[in-house]
Amino acid sequence: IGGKNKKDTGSHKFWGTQPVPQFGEEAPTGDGWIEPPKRREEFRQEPYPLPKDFEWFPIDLEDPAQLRELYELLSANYVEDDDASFRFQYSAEFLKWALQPPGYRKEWHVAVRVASNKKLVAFIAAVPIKLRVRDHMLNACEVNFICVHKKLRSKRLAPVLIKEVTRRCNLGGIFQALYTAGVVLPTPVATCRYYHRCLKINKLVNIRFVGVPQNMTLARMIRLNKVPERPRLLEPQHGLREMEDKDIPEVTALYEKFMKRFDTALQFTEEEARHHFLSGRGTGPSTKDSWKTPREGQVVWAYVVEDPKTHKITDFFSFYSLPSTVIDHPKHNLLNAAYLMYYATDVAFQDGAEQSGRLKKRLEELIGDALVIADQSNFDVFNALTLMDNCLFLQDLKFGGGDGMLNFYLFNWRTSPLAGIKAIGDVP
Ligand code: NHW
Repeated sequence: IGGKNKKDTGSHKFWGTQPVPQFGEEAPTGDGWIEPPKRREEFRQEPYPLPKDFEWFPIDLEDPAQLRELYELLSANYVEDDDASFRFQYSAEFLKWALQPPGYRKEWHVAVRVASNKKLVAFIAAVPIKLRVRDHMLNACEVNFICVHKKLRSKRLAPVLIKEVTRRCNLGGIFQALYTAGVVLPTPVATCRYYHRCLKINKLVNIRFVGVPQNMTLARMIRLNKVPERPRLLEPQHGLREMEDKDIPEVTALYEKFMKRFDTALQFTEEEARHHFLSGRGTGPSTKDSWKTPREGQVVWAYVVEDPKTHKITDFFSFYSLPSTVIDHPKHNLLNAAYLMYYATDVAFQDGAEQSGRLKKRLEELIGDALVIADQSNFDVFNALTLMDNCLFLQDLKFGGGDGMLNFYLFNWRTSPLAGIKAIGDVP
C-alpha cells in the first residue's frame, strides 16, 4: 500500500505557500532552514478557524474510549491502495505505541469533531524526534496519521490540519518536520519502493494481493516461497533470542554506529530505544517458544544475536505488525502484514564487508530468520522498503517489487537528495 504515485508537478495551492522546496527549484548548494526560527510570541497564539459545524478536540489517548474512536476513524478512512482493495488497519495498541513515545506532547495529537454530535472526523499527529540529516542534528517532529473522513474530502480541511499541527509544534520550539506519503508533493528528499515477501501464498492469491505468474502453478509458487520452520540462528551456537531490557544499552549503541553509515537517521536515546523495541511487545512472558506465539496486543518483534562466547550483542532486527482490511472480500477480512523496522550488524564495521559480500550474507541470515518468525507468527506477508541496506538482500530473500512507493519529506529544511537511501535499479 503506498497511495497514489502519479508524478504531479502541477500547481499546489497550499504546498506552494509552505516552507518546502518547490518543484523546479534549483538543487540546493547547502543545507539549512527555509524560514528562520522565530520566538514563541511571533507565532499565531490561537487555533486556526475551522469551517462552521466543526471544532478542535483535545483527544486523550489515555482514555480507552477516545483511543477506540481514533482507531475507528482510521480503520474506516485511512490510507487505501490505488484499487481500493486494502486499507491500513492500525490497531489501538499500535496507535498508542506510535503516538506516545518518550517526550510526546498531548497537544500534538490534533483532532476535529462535529460540534453537534461530537463525532470524530479528522486527525493529524506529530511526535518529537531527533533527526540527523547529513551532519546537522535537528530537534524536529515526525508527522503522521493525517486523516479526513471520507464524506468530508476535498473541502481543504487537510491544509487546516497541517497548519494547526505546524502552529502547535512551532509554539513548542520545533521548526522542522519529517513525514512520508505515497503521494508526490513538493518535494521528496528520497523515494523508496515497497517490496513484499509473500508467506501465505494461498491466501495472498485468494485476496488478489499477488497473482500466479503465467509460467507457474500455484503448487510450485507455494513450494518456492516456503520458509524453514525454525530460525537458523536460534540454534544455541548462534545466539538468537528475543531482545530484553538488559540489551538496551548495547542495542542503542549498535544502532547508532550502524546508522552513521547513512546520510540520515533518527537518533535514539536508550529510553527511546526501549520504547521502540520493547514497549510495543504486548503482554505475556518471554518464553522459549514466544517466537512462534505472538503475545496479546503485540505490535513489535525485536530479536538480538548474543555471541555465545563473549556475550556481546553483535546483531539485532525488528519488525512491526500493521494489518490491512481486505475491502469487500467474501472470505478474508484481514491481511496480516509485518513491516521490517530497524536492524544492525557489527559485520558492517569489518573492513571490506560490503565488497566481499559478507554484509549481504549476514543480513540474509538475519532477515531470513525474521521471515521465519513472521511466518510462524501467522503473518501473510513481510514488507520492506528500498532503504538502508535492504537492497542487498531483497532479491535473494525472494521479495518482489510492489507498486507502492513511499516518498520522504522534510518541512522547512533544504538538503540535496539523500543518496544514503540506496535503491534497486528500478526506483526513480
Ligand atoms: S500519508 C497518509 C495520508 N493519509 C491518507 O491518505 C488517508 C486517506 N486520505 C485522507 O484522509 C502519512 C485525505 O485524502 C487527506 C487529504 C487528509 C490525505 N500529505 O483537504 P483537501 C501522513 O499522515 C494536500 C500532505 O481538500 P483531502 C503524512 C494536497 O496536495 N498533504 O484534501 C502527513 C492539497 O494541497 P495542494 C496532502 O483529500 C504529512 C490539499 O492537501 C496529502 O480532503 C502532512 C488538499 O486538501 C498528504 N498525504 O485530504 C504534512 N494528501 O497544495 C506535515 C493531500 O496540492 C507537514 N495533501 O493544493 C509538517 C507539519 C509539521 C511542521 C512542524 C515544524
